[in-house]
Amino acid sequence: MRLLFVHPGPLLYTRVFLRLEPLGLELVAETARRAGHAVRLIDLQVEGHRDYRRMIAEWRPDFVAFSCNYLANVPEIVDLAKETKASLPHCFICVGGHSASFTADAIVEHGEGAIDCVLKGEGEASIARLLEAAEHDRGAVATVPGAVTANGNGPPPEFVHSLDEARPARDLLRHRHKYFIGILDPAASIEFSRGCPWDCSFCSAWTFYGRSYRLVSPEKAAEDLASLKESGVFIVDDVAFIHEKHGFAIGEEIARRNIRKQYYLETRGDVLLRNKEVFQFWRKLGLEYMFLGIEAMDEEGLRKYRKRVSLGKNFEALEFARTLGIQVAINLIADPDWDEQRFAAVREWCMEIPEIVNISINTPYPGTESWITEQRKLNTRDYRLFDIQHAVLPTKLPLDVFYRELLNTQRVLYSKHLNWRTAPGLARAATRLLMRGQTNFVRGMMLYNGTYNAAKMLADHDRPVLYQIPLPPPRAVTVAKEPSAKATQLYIHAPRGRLGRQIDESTESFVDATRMGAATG
Ligand code: B12
Ligand code: SF4
Repeated sequence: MRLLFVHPGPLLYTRVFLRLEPLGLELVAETARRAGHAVRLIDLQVEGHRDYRRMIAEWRPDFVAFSCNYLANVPEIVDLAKETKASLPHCFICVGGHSASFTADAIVEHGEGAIDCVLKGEGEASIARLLEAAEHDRGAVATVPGAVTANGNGPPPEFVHSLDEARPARDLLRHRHKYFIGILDPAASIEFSRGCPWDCSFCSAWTFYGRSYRLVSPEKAAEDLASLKESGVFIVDDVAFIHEKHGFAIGEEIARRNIRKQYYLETRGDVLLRNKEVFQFWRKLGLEYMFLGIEAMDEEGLRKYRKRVSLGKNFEALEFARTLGIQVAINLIADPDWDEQRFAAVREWCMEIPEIVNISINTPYPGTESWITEQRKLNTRDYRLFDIQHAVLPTKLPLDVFYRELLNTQRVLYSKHLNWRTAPGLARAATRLLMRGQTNFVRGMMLYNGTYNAAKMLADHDRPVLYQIPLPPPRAVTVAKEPSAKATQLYIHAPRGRLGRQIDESTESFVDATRMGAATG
């Protein structure tokens, strides 16, 4: 069959700060290609709907598969699916990915017949069976693991046997120079591990993978890295180098092969402090940027988000990261109940530290515990606003004042980052990039004011809403349950307990000591 894999368009964040290659979609596309199909891929983060329509009209695929990691992309995907079905009625249309897995029934329903199937869970595990059914026996689609259709659902999704099996179909991306993160321009993405053993209440990374944690072998990781042309590399792992030995083993392979890249990774403060040597080693290998999930600047906030990293530990982690001489970015979660004083306090605190501070808004998502425990009523059910940049819970301040305060705080922090210490270095880096024809980083800076604009964000709330996110289960059902029972309702991949986590005993104990322990598995 002729298959077209599609990544939807950009969200606010992707317009300014970063745009990364759709690694998950590339992995699924490669698995489909190995099953003997002709495969193309289009990324609407860098191409337009016009390009998509041209491809549909010229190539006339038999099967179109959309990647839906982000809830905010649901309406765009549903509309494209309807349009495609109208022009190619026999084309099989499938949606997969992180957010699609948590809202599968609703997506099939929104499609009104245009979406034949949502394939939940890891796409590599079931895509070949789905293609087989779509080509030869559409009645069998509802028997594929993870399949959700209007005519019934398949068995639970399965895990891929080994993360070493498939490599991403990087060659299918048509504009590889368009991917960047900050001044790592261009940047490719790579995966060293999958899943997360912690269980933070606002996050769905662990519920998707059943609190499992699997590793790519050091040889495969280094082989994949060596194949990359880009000098910048974003490591997509939720928490990098949880397992110190694995981090060292990959690093040693990289050193042995003499691979030189600049890296960006995300990790937790307590992991950084526990595995200091591995991060020092990676600094020598080219680690330049690190994102630390701090989430709150007071103990109450940390408890709320179920991060059992103490504030003291977080500050210690920041201190240590500074000694490494790398650029650190941290994230704070703004609650919709913040008032002017709270924003002012945050601005003051952030101005005192050299790190880049990013602020997102507390947003309950399907698949997270917050989704079923949050007691405040949603202000909106418009998928497009569930991007952690818009307020979907009622704000204490009038909404326009809340956005003004938030954007003012973000702007102060953004200009601090541009002006303080870094400005001459940034200007030099920008010039170097432009001379090499890489314009992503500079263009992002220029788009900042137009993108992060209070009037525009407010107007986003007034758009007509065609598709509404399903409501959380009634509170009466969830409050009665034990926390562990609550967690099991959330899983996409069933947990395999301790066996599902490729970490040694001491790391397992460390994880247990730093999580709240509500989840089973
Ligand atoms: C790396 C990452 C990013 C990167 C890169 C994203 C990209 N271009 O793909 C960056 C830093 C850009 C990013 C940004 C954001 N992210 Co992010 N991100 C992740 C993270 C940590 C890993 C994703 C990843 O690459 N995994 C590795 C690949 C191999 O897996 P995958 O993409 O999930 O693909 C697998 C399956 O999903 C499935 N699949 C995927 N596509 C398809 C398609 C088909 C047809 C099929 C069958 C299967 C399938 O099969 C794949 C292989 O197994 C996830 C958490 C997580 N663990 O999932 C959060 C996560 C997806 N991000 C999240 C959020 C909120 C954001 C932001 C909105 C945050 C912000 N500050 O604004 C932005 C918006 C980004 C945007 N598109 O504009 C949330 C999503 C919440 C939601 N429900 O919408 C997540 C779940 C994290 C969380 N805390 O809960 N993100
Ligand atoms: S540590 Fe917490 S926030 Fe980070 S990926 Fe794991 S569960 Fe999510």
